[in-house]
Amino acid sequence: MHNFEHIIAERKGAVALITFNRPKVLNALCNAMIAELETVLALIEADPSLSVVVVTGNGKAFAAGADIKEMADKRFTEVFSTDIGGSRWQRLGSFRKPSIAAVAGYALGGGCELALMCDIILAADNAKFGQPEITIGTIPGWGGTQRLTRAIGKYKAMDLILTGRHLDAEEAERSGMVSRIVPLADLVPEALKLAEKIASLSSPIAMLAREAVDSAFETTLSEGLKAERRLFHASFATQDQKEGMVAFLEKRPPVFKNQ
Ligand code: DAK
Repeated sequence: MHNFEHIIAERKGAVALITFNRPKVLNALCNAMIAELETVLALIEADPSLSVVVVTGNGKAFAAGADIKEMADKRFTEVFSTDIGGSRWQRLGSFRKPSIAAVAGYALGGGCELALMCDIILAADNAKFGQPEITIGTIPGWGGTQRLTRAIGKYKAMDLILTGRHLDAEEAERSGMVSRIVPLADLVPEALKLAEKIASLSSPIAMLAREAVDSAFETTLSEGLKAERRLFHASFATQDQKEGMVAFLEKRPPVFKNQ
């Protein structure tokens, strides 16, 4: 799709597959990698032929966190004034098309936070999640205290964030932070299958749907219900809504045109 140094970006039909590719350091998220991720996400968002993104890691990890080597000697003023490149790191969190994290091995610290920015998390049976920042003298800074708490609740989040312990795939699924667990060998094929299923439906409608679900995390119930209603109304402005409903009535499969 495009040549990068720290990630691999591939086009699989209407699905973009992004693979973090620093396996020697468990895909530690360095600034250059995050810049590449920001670039590729902008390209995917702007490309009407791509509907869904799958994010995964090469080797033993999804990502073992931000690159500690890059952070270790930073001082307060530098971290505060640059926010370690803040907005760039939030790009996946504001990505508008459906996203799937396919997690094998470690998803720790920033790796866990990155997975939590996705719409769906598929975990391989060897996946390990955690926010171990407290064990290196800091706290989660990329959404871990907020998105994780909303995903699994205060008491489980405190248990993880205050101890730094890892959660295996089973416990993560029980806690509600994983959509489903699949055998390691099937992880990427299953993620692509799921992505293709989503991509076979209407892309603008999927974008409306994910935005409505996200409202549940960002506002009160009454505001969220209002937002949902508006997005539901908006779906009637698309040709795909007409096609979907007419096809149902004509007892034939719909042909969505992403219009
Ligand atoms: N950074 C740099 N290198 C890492 C790394 C990391 N996060 N994780 C692993 N590595 C490197 C190791 O140093 C080692 O390199 P060599 O010694 O071979 O050169 C290699 O990867 C293999 O790791 P291990 O030898 O440690 O492998 P093990 O199987 O024994 O252990 C482990 C695996 C995942 C349990 C262990 O590597 C580990 O505990 N890693 C660190 C996990 C961690 O603490 N992660 C949280 C980092 S803090 C923000 C944006 C982002 C963030 C915050 C704010 N803003 C925009 C505001 C995020 C912060 C974080 O993620």
